[in-house]
Amino acid sequence: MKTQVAIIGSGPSGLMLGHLLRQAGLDAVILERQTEEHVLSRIRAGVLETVTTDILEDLDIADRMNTEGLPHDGFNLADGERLIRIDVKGLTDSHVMVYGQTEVTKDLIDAAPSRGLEIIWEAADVALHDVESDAPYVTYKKDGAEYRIDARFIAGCDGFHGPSRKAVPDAIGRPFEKVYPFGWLGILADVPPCNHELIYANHERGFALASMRSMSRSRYYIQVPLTEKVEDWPDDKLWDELCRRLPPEAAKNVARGPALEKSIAPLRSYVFEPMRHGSLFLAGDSAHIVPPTGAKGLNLAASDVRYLSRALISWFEKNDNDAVAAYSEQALARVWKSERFSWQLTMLMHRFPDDGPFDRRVQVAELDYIASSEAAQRTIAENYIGLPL
Ligand code: RFL
Ligand code: PHB
Repeated sequence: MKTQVAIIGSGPSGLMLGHLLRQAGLDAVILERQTEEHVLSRIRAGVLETVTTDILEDLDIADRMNTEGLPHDGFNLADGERLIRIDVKGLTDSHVMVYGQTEVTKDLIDAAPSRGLEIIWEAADVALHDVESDAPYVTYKKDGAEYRIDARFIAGCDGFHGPSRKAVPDAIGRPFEKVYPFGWLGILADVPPCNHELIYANHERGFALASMRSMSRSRYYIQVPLTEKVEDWPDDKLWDELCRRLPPEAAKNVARGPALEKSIAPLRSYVFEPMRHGSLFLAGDSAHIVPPTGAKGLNLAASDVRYLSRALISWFEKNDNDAVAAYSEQALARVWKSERFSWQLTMLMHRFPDDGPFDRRVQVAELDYIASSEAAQRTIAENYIGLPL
């Protein structure tokens, strides 16, 4: 098979990129290791920046998001009993959209056949070849047979564990990494949220987050040591711990229900430079990871593919090399700003096992400053809604 852009991975970055390229009349094929059912059952992000909602609008795949999504004009930082509201709308005249990544993925997958975007599910042993040349290709196995796709470019949208980043030689690629000594234990349940806006809570027992997917489906997280297993957390124990950590006003409104999903995600900050090598481009989690505290991962995938799609379209339409050459630097500039924000919010809101009284006093001083300064609140709000492209 021959195509213009071979895309590896059908997460949000691969799907959005595929649609943006098809919209411009380019050929693209997506290769995905998992089944469609598996991809649609993954529970991940919940907060969309304008950069992400704009892509769905521009693709005309935004109807369900606009009906079922919840625009949020603010969110809260809690410290023990204290609640600091960040008035996102008042400070930035903008908002974020609460609409699950699972739903975004479903809407993009559902629209693929009618837009001529082919997704090859259960593609095993995907391997990249000749990425330094002008004629790269990808091989994979499916149902026992081996296949080859020739392309002009390859987009590595295969997440943190995929093969694309590994196709960049060690002598060229440079990883930057920070691993945090805890994870987030998440629970999804069909119960109304305890508060109409998100609450990020710093508590002496550890961080907690009250989030939602709709007015009848809640998503909560608590910070746990990396040694914990999901089996250590029966539903009742998790609900009890969550209620201890949320501010009392919110805790008393927590409605309990059976877990639809429960999982532990480790927290990590990671950036790989450069995001281009020859005919291979990296986008989304294949090139960078943020801790989820800033709600930035999916939104960075969106900004990457916005830059990348523009560059590729300009290459195919106008033979323009400049945009393609600028991609890595352009994407990394925004990535690092989101890395900084996610790191800062993670440091502010979590309890670290090695922290002493000094570290805690610094957290309290920063929260005091945020509570008393509109400038500080504006900085947070501006980063939360997403910096301009
Ligand atoms: P994905 O979603 O990981 O998709 C990569 C795809 O590549 C496939 N793949 C392969 N395909 C073929 N061959 C191979 N060898 C392959 N290896 C892998 C995978 O099966 C998969 O389908 O990466 P992408 O598209 O870059 O999207 C990134 C986002 O998924 C991620 O950044 C966010 O989910 C992060 N994140 C959040 N981001 C936000 O913007 N806001 C949030 O509120 C937010 N909350 C979260 C999060 C991530 C979480 N977890 C579980 C990591 C909350 C959590 C708990
Ligand atoms: C979520 O709803 O899954 C969520 C919301 C905000 C975050 C992270 C995750 O910062």
